[in-house]
Amino acid sequence: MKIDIKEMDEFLVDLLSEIGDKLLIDSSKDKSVDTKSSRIDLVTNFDKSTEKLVVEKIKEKYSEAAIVSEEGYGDVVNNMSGLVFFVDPIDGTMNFVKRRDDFASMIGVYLDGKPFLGAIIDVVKKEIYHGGPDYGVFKNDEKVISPKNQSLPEGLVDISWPMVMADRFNSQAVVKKSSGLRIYGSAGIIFEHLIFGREVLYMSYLAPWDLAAGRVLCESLGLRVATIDDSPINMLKSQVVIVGTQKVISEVLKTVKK
Ligand code: 2AM
Ligand code: CA
Ligand code: CA
Ligand code: CA
Repeated sequence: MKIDIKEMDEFLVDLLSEIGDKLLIDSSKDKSVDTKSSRIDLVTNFDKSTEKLVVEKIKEKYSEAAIVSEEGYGDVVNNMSGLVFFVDPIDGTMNFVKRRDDFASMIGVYLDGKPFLGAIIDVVKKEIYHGGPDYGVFKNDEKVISPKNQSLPEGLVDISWPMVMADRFNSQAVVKKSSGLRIYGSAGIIFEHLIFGREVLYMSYLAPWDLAAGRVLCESLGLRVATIDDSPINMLKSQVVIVGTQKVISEVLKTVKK
């Protein structure tokens, strides 16, 4: 399949820019909030309306693509052949509901199973992080350079709170070796911190739409994305993932095995 990568990158940036404007307006409105798997797993009317819009726009432009998305407007996807888009309409829904600043919207694109392009918008900052391995990574129009390969003692780590509270995967030992723990509650915002070196590790159970765009951007900048047992990443299932610098991921894989 021959795809014009620049045209697709511009499509993703334009789409997320439109979605960002919409979400900024939505964020100040009253929301209808429902729960999903638990009391703290939320979905709003705006998660749904945003996903519906994004899926429609992708289908209009890339009719051959399959779409994996969180709120049910996408397709049932069983394999990664061809073009697969991953859509997380609002990432950090709890933060969005609490009227905090740290929420995002994300689209990841894979071609025959390989990372192709990713785009994340930090809605409140109006910054879009976008690009891919054959394209480079940009913050809006500005090229992003690879973050330093920092070690665990040099950097801040971000681990989902249920994981770190229960000390799953020896995660508290990881925190103790680091410069400290931050928990932002939005995978997209955490990927933003990782690509600029403001954090050196993200460790969480992630669904495909949580991981897809950030994986593309992080790997394009020389960061490493691995599963907790170092098995191959399966983009069609939820799994415990570690994302960080090369040094930190090697260190964490040793720590969790102990
Ligand atoms: P969401 O806001 O799109 O649901 C912190 O909660 C981060 O983990 C957010 O990026 C959130 O995405 C994601 N998340 C929340 N619940 C999750 C779950 N049950 N499985 C995987 N990811 C989840
Ligand atoms: Ca959700
Ligand atoms: Ca998410
Ligand atoms: Ca979401």
